[in-house]
Amino acid sequence: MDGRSASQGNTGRRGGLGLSRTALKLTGFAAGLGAVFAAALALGGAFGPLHDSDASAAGHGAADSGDAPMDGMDGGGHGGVDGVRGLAVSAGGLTLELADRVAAVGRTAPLRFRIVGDDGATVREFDLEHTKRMHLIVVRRDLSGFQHLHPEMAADGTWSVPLRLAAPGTYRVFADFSHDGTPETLATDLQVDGPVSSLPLPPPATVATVDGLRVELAASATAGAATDLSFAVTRDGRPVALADYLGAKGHLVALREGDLAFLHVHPDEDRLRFMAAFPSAGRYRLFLQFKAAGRVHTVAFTQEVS
Ligand SMILES: [Cu+2]
Repeated sequence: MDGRSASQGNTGRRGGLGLSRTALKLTGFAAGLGAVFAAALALGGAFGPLHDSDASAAGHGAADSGDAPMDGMDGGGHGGVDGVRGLAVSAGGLTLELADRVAAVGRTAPLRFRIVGDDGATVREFDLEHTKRMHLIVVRRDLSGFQHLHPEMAADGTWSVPLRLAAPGTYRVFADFSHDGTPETLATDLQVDGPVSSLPLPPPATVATVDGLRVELAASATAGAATDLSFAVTRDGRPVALADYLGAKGHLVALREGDLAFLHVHPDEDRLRFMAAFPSAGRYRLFLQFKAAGRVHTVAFTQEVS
């Protein structure tokens, strides 16, 4: 709780989201023109120019101008207005470098990586975010095999975590962290060789069960608008008491089908409730994690956004 408050003190505004986003778009755009160009060049044709400019301008512009109060929407990272991150291996002058881009199937082995600055130096200072300095999300490109890990950093800045990938395929590795007060989500691919049988995305649903728990999702997701995602956990029809997990009642990762864009999501401190802004219509996979009865449970939903 304290860690979360400290790390998110200037990012926790939930009210006035629409206004904030509009304002952010304008100030970010005006303040961050240089950054926009740089980011647009760096990111190339990955997104439409306007979309991209908005997103980059918000993160860089707000940070450059020290305009923290305007930066309430999404934690001030490079998600910016749209809250989209995780599409690039480099952002904000930082690059995610995997020690090895290929992993063996079905065997636990350390995944090692570094965050490297523009000057080539390994970053060793990270902010506490959701009680950890590094959050690592690993998921196969078909959105199966989700893992949320917390690597350890060695003195030289190398992060390491034991990782086991059960099936061959291309995996997306997201390093989610905050550096110098700016949240970043950098991502790269990790290959597991072998015959791949891709899984279709499960159909949209509002109920999922895990470990004998029933989780019900209440959401009305519209692209471009702030969306309230609330979850109720019950066992045999009775509410289940939740313990704090990573400084909140739960942790949610939302990934867009197709490009696996990583949405920044704000947790509620007191309830299993999150604020998200889906940048476009389509399907998203929501990975919810919460702690009950002494252990962390992970459950996933497919969310259709109109
Ligand atoms: Cu984490």
